[in-house]
Amino acid sequence: MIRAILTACCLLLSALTYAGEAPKALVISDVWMRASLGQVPTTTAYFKIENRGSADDKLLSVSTPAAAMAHVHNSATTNGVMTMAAVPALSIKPGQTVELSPGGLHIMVMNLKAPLKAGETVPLTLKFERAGEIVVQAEVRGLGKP
Ligand SMILES: [Cu+2]
Repeated sequence: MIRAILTACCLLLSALTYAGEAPKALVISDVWMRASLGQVPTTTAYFKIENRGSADDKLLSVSTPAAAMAHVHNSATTNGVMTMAAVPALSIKPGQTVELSPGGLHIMVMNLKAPLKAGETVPLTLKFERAGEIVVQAEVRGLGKP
């Protein structure tokens, strides 16, 4: 009798654990934005996306209440000239961590509604093909900070 109850409890626990882990295929970390410079209405946002799931996913779009537009960009330096290109869908494979960082992939945040100051927190909504919408909080960092 006791054994039957224990077994039932274990089954229930494992079912609960499974339900809790299922939506967390993507882990977003190190979310930050650059403080804006004076009245310049443009800045950048960065984060890491880790795919702990078993299927490919894609970052389709980014939005924030702090600005009218946000796009995924990639920077490249060719012959000393830095260029940027829009990335329509950023793919994250199972087991892969995609890192957005200064000089490479970044979120271009355009038409800021107000200047961003260091120490503020700004929500970003990331929309993925499989995981759906994930809201994260970006810490605004000063210009000199990495
Ligand atoms: Cu850009």
